[in-house]
Amino acid sequence: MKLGYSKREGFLKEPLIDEVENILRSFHQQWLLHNEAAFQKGAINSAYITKRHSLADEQRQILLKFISSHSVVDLARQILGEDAQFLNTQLFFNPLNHLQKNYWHRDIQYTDLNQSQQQEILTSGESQVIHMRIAMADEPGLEVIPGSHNRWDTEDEWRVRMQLDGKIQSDPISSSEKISLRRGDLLIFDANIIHRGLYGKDRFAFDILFCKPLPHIMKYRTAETLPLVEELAIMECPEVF
Ligand SMILES: O=C(O)CCC(=O)C(=O)O
Repeated sequence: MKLGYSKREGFLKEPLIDEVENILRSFHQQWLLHNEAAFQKGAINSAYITKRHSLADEQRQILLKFISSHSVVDLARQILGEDAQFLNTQLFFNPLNHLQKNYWHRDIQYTDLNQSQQQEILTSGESQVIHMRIAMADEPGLEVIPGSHNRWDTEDEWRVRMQLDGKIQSDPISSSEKISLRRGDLLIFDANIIHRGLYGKDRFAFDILFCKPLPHIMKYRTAETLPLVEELAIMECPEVF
């Protein structure tokens, strides 16, 4: 991905999108019940959707089958290589407070890698983690700095991302691109591109994360989010697990 992102309009269609959305909405209802404090404090996402006991087995299997279907995995393999691995899932929704500001970041800044390790990965020219975001409803989408997945920050980007010299994480950054999404669209983006979510409308997006099988990333994968051994037989591409 030269620019660090790529969009496919109308990727997920009826009736599968309805089926997936219903499962995600029932997960979200439960999440809201159990995470009210986090939601009040400003949470904009949940994770581990496919964790055992978070969903009925049948619902969990539908999601896992979709995640490991050729239509999804072939795209992940084009970017990450044949040994691409499933990493996790996330749901992105609007903050409770409509005035809450978003924040520019690279996912890698939340890992335990130091700055020079982060710089080395960014300048390696290879994606290590991607998000495959599927919008369940029309949404403002994501704002990105095209090409920033393969280079370190400019001075201005760094000041915003690190909130230095009076800058804050929600300040505008020049040369950004806004990518709006309609229900069913897929946005693939490098987790390390400088990006921020755009809140609004009825934002409800399902992110499937894939990665290269590298120990410093795979350590974030949780066994409980994977299919049971006996469920692998019903998956099109069980190798991603
Ligand atoms: O949609 C968002 O709120 C931001 C997305 C994001 O930060 C991420 O996927 O890492």
